[in-house]
Amino acid sequence: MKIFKFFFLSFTFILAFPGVVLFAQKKAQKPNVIFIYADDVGYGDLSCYGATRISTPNLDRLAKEGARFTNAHASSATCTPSRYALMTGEYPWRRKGTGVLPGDASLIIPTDRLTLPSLFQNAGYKTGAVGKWHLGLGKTNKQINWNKPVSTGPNEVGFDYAFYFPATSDRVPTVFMENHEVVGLDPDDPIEVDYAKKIGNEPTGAEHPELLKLPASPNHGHNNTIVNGIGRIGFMKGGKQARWTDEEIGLVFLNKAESFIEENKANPFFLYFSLNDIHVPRMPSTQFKGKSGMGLRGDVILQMDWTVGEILKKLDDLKLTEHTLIIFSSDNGPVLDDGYADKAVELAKGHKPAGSLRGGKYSAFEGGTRVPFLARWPRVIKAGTETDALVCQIDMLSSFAALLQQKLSFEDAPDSFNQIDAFLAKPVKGRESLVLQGGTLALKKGNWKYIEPSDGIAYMPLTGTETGNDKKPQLYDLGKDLGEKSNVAAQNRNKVKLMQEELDKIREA
Ligand code: NG6
Ligand code: CA
Repeated sequence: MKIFKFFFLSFTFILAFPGVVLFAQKKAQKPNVIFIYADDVGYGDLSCYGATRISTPNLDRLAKEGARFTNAHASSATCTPSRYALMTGEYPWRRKGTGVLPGDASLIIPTDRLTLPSLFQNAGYKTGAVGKWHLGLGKTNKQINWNKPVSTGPNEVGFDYAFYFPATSDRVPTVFMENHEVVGLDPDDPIEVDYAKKIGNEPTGAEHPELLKLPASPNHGHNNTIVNGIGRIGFMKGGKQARWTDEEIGLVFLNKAESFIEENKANPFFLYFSLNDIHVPRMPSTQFKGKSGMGLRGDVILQMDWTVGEILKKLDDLKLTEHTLIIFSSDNGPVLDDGYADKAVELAKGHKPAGSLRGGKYSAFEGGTRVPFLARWPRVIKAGTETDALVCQIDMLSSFAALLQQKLSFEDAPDSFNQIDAFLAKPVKGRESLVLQGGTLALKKGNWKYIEPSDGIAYMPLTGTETGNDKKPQLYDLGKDLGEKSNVAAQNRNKVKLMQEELDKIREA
């Protein structure tokens, strides 16, 4: 009787309000999309990925209500190239100048190219970028004048709205930008930036270590201009009122992300929410200082998790949860000491930031690029799904093109493939093969991982990174040896040959 009543009522409803049903269907096809891109978060840093010394309840909620990916990758083991791949669908190692950028670099994405956000624009979305940028600003080889509107940046590559900082929080200029302009700049105190030589007469970390609240690790640099008691990479003068307070960065970005969601609640939107956490310098807001018992690195993990929770709450409050695909991932693997003496190494006490993977940030081993990846879209992605499909952020462009029925030509996104079923956690295998970039290149295919020979150093003592570099070819059977401990290249010469050939073919394509 109850069931009959339900059908009867639904039928009456459809007859009476066909437009509403159509509208609902449209909404299902065009979900809001929020991509939360954390910085340097490792495969083992979240409790839903096995961390036990730290708890990330909000990210765990995302995993429970959506899908958890166990074989998802950033394209590279550092920030700029991973973001370049995400935005363009092109392997970054095909292009010169896509390595970690200084804070005064020019924009590396050509403004006439289709990008992830411009694809959303073409599909009728409002697009927003909030957070870390690190893809350069202004025209090629042109020095940036920070005191005037910057000619090209996020707005020229597909974002209707952008609130961001130029590079990383350890690089000058330490200011926020909104669209083309530095926020809160006093015209009587113009900004100058130099990466080669000291400018101005403000103290540097090298000259005045006693002024630092967060000392630099020995030999890492991070000892140029001091801003907010922290030595940075690069020199700056001026812009005193515009400089950020590190403790506020997370809150400021969250606030801007929430406003963007609120302002766009009535239309489909794409939000690229690119967190500063958990990159160095790790300097959480007071609310999180000392909370993790694992030092500042643990504290910023808690702050990041809380931030995600606030976004989930906002979606619930605005009744947008059902119509929003929310994805969380990281731009590269983890590192403990990345330049500041924040005791991350000493206080890890058994916490394994890359879980059981070898390597981390900067590495061609799995720890460099295999990262947490969570996706929730109620009623489309089955809650609690776990998938080991091979996916990479570089495929988001083609996959969203397919979801939104946007045409792509090969040149648009040459290395991006439609993996929408994999991203929606359907029972599929994902990619056949994938090239990954540490210092050197690696190819993954099924359970096999091949790392091509390289002359680079095998171990970076400053960051404690096993880079994956070796003069000899390396082959690992990840099915049996996820930790890449046993190189089986010598026993599988033919496999090595085939994989090197495939890698060369992709490289030359
Ligand atoms: C490195 C920095 C490191 C970090 C990284 C970029 C030194 C010695 N180390 O060059 O601290 O800023 O660049 O990180 O300068 S990323 O996540 O943006 O790729
Ligand atoms: Ca990073």
